[in-house]
Amino acid sequence: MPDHFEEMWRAIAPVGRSQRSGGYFRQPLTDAERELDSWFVEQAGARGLRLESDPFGNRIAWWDSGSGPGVVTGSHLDSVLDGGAYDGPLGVVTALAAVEVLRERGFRPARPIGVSVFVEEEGSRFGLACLGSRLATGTIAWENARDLSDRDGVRLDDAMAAAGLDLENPQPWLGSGAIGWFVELHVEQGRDLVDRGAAIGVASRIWPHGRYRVEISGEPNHAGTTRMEDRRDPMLTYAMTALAANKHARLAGQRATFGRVETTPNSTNSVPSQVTAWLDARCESDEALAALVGTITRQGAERAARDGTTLTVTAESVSGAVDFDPDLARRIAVDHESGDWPVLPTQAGHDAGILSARGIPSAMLFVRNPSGISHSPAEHAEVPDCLAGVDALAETLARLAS
Ligand code: HGY
Ligand code: MN
Ligand code: MN
Repeated sequence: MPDHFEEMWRAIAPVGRSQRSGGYFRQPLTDAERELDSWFVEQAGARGLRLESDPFGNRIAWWDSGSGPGVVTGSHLDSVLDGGAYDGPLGVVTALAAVEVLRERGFRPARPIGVSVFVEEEGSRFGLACLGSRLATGTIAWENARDLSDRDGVRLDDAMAAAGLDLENPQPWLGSGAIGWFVELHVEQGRDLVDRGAAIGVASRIWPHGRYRVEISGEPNHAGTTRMEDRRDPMLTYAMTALAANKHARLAGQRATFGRVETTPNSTNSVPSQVTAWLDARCESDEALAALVGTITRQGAERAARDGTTLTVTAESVSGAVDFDPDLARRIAVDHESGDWPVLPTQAGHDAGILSARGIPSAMLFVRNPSGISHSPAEHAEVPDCLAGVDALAETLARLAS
């Protein structure tokens, strides 16, 4: 007997969870994430769904019914480092539960319904956001992704081979036309639904966003015997660049974050030789993103010239603005007993954005997050809202697959 929402949620809760923080470490192709992948295969089997997998580890479990391009719904099972329980898995568990609800109601889809999982959505191990869905749609070619490496220098192709994935001649499998619609349900990463008093929302757009590696080189020296005026300290250049990023993002109403910094040799009593930091920038438009990153780069370079250091900025992962099909969003959002679901933008990237950009009609449903916090052990959604999400997704699938 297939598990329902709360049974599934309890089953995966311990997987990859840190005893120290309560956060999740479900990096792609690690034991924890592979355990979730096996759990998904087992849940698909318990529902008699036909499992389709691509060479990269992406999966779609099909409820074969009717004909024509199918309706696919799902999300991801990987997490950021020390992440929350809901970002990703909520969309997968809800999709499996929604299939169960439709079957219990005797619904017969006029077209196939697929439950999907895309790998490495967070880019937390190999650095490129939505890596699995980019490979699945051909947004990035395997040849340009295979030598991406993690912080230990492990290459993507070696990690995939070690996980038993067959990468003989991998081809993208989700070109436009392969599926009719893609719907991703996701915990809201913000407080818009809380402020509106709504449990369910629909996405209007995804802000453009990018990740940039900032490399600053200086002159290693003694922390005590080197006079302040004689230093070429990359940590100083980094600090001023981080301040500039924060200031300009705030002034422009955009987002800029330095959440990851590495320093060499990382020695307490040495002026460092190198600081490498990663900027995450998100703006309302592609132009605003280019302008903000340009300003931060320019001010960082000016500071480097004053400090006698050198600074370079390299884009590692950039996603353009995604405007979801407004007619599809509206078709999903209206005529519900609780009234129309609000349609709202998000500053978080998602696989739905990658599929939409490749011409696959896509939509997102959001489930209320009481604190709005995400990418944190504190991320949360209440069970009644999660169950409302199951009903909302079932309703949406019924509308699209009728
Ligand atoms: O970082 C993001 O925007 C998403 O959570 N992957
Ligand atoms: Mn995320
Ligand atoms: Mn996510």
